[in-house]
Amino acid sequence: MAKVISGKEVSAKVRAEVKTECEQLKAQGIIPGLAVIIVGDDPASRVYVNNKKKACAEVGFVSEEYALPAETTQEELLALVEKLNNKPEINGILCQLPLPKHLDEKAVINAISPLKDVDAFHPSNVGKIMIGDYHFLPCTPAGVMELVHSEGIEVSGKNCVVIGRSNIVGKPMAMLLLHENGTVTICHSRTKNLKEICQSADILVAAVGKPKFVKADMVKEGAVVLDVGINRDENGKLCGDVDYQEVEPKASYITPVPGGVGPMTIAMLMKNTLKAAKIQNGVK
Ligand code: L34
Repeated sequence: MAKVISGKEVSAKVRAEVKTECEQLKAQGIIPGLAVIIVGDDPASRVYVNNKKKACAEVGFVSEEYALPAETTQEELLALVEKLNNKPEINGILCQLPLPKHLDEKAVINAISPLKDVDAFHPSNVGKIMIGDYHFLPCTPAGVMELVHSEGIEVSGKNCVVIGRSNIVGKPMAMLLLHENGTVTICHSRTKNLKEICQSADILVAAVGKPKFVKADMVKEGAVVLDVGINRDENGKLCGDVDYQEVEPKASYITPVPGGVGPMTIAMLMKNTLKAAKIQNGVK
């Protein structure tokens, strides 16, 4: 029987802390502002962006949504980013991914001012994370670490296996575990002996993007299992990258989907936006 780590509860705590700090900033005349850009009408992105706006309202931030049609050109999108880079009331800029195929995600990420890059996707922020000297951490991996910390789980010396090597989750996730002295292995589609490597994990992070990919026979007895995936199963129900039913009895800790890492992503975005507002206003 695993202990279920509730991202719902931990994220509410993080948001409450951000709200308190936001009130202190307001007393100094500073209101943190987040701009969220969404292009096209991907239904999952719409849900996530709505959740981000809700969280902004809850913690006391100003949020601006820029919902652009799917036909938006690269030039139009870059012009919007440039406008937001120069808008003092906006402290954080986030362009919800994925973008429609004809748009160049890399160019858009590069265009966002690193000081306002609350996703921490800009190469200069990625580089800072690599050397362990950063302002912002990418929201999803940071949210996973927050869940780990909330349970007092020790990373140092543990075998940590990350399945998935995306720039958004897998790679930075591995780096954060490494910063806490984990022994980290990154697995991906070309990995041989995936099952055996996963079986060696004391801490297993699934960021594959395949429903119920992690089965019980891939998990060591007593492992900590952190599920980053958000998929739909054969019945259209939300599910993670972990086969929860199968894996839960073997794990010592497990995160559910929904209500696990997803809400943490948003809570960490609030943290980053608060930090951005402080830095841009010279508040310690
Ligand atoms: N630029 N693009 C950018 N930044 C991000 O940090 C993201 N991500 C990922 C997709 N694209 C992005 C998100 O916001 C994934 N993601 C995200 C955000 C919120 C939730 C899930 C993923 C979330 O709220 N999950 C809820 C359930 C949502 C539902 O009902 O579908 C949960 O409980 O897991």
